[in-house]
Amino acid sequence: MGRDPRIVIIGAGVSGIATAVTLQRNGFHNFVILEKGSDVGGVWYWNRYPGLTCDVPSQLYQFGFAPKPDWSQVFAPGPEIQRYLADVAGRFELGPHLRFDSEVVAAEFTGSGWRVETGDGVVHEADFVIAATGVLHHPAMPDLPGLGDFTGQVLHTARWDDSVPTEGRRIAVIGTGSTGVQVVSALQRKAERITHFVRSPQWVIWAPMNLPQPALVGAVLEKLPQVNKALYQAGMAGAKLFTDVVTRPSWRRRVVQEYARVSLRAQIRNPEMREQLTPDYQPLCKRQVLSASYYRALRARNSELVTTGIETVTPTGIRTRDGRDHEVDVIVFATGFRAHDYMRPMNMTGREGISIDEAWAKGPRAYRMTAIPGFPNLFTVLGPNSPTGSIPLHHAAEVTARYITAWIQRWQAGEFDTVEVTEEATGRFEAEVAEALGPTVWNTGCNSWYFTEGGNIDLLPFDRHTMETMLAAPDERDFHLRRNA
Ligand code: N01
Repeated sequence: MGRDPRIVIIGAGVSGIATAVTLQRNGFHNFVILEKGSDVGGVWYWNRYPGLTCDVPSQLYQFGFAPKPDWSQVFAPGPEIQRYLADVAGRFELGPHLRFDSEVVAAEFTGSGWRVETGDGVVHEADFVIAATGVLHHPAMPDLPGLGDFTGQVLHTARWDDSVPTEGRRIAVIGTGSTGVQVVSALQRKAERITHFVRSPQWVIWAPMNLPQPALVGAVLEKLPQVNKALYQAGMAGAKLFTDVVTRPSWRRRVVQEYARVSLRAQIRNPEMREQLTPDYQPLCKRQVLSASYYRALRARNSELVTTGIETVTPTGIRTRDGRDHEVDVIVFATGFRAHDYMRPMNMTGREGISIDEAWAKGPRAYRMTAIPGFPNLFTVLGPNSPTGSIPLHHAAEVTARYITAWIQRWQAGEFDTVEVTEEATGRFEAEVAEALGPTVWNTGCNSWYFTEGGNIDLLPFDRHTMETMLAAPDERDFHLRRNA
């Protein structure tokens, strides 16, 4: 038994929970999880809009160490995922480690460790900081002219307010990503009128998002864990096919893309509407949207699709560039997230006072998604270049957490006091990523939230095996290991 590291985990979403459980299972218990929200779940805590459903099959959208056989649907609804995450936190006894309503406002490398401060003024001294702060965290709210004068109600999907009525009202939804498509489908049924403002149409692949998982399936998987495991592995094999489709051009990619085109043609017969809904980029280039109900909702008598640009918000609605006024009671922003603001606006400073904003002036970068030059004893989980568009995320978080744990074990054994990735190794990793991004479908000419402001694609263009290999064990040639003076 060596030294007992003090560890701060920032965030209690999927990646924070994966990290905490992994540390605990390896005998590390001296950690706190600082969470801005009032419960666990990360985006699944904050996101509560009507119709919220996961578009990854539930049997894959779970931790390898905490299988849940009895999902209610093949694609689980949002609240069930949040309950699952809370249940895992309970089962693994994370309660004593969790600090809710604790937003980290500053984190400073002291030369030998970290000093982390939360908004309520509490300071935590730590040997390691693990930032599990998430990708879909900060809602993006466009600064539309006139919005401040709107007399109706304004909602962002990532901060839904249940006290705002939507039934029987005239609703505008702005944005057509996975969220916009789900929220339009859900609100249309009971709205007096729903107007969907679509700046860039998306390819929407037909998939049975509300398909129930029969209770019998859950019971069988519960009784026969080996079958459950086989199902998980079959799902992982399916996910591998998906990674291949998005990362390499092939007939397989073309088949999926054709299916997206057929999904549109088969459901939208009106040529004018089909034209309006046809994107000018390849299917799969943006994060793919799945839905069985969106086109039907758009065809409904109380729906209108508006593809003319927004000129201004007026006190009573939205005026489009053709001079038309659309009178509405509620404006719903389904405009996504500032996905590359990892850890910010926290005031984070590394070695020699370098701030994270300076280090990332050209966009977020990290060696193998987890280590940042200038920031010793700090690791990210689902940080820059994480495989949000291709590999099951819980698995990616677990693999990264095990890698970080391996470094902490070496610290425990007294091999070093601080570990910091080299600039050279980080640059090498970036070059490998840039080259592999070339043939990916994300690079075929669309504007998506995958792009950073610097124009890089913030995704991992490798398959699961490559990701597992690169995070299998620390390679100390890529790091500076130092001892405190
Ligand atoms: O956000 P988005 P999202 N005027 O960034 C539009 C995950 N997710 O919340 O394309 C008008 O995809 C913008 O238009 P354009 C999933 O990974 C998962 O929908 O920039 N429109 C776009 O249409 C997903 O990819 C589930 O022209 C404006 C939309 O807003 C990610 O979350 C469910 C605008 C933003 O789309 C983000 O999805 C939901 C403006 N000023 C979400 N500004 C699951 O099922 C922006 N837009 C797991």
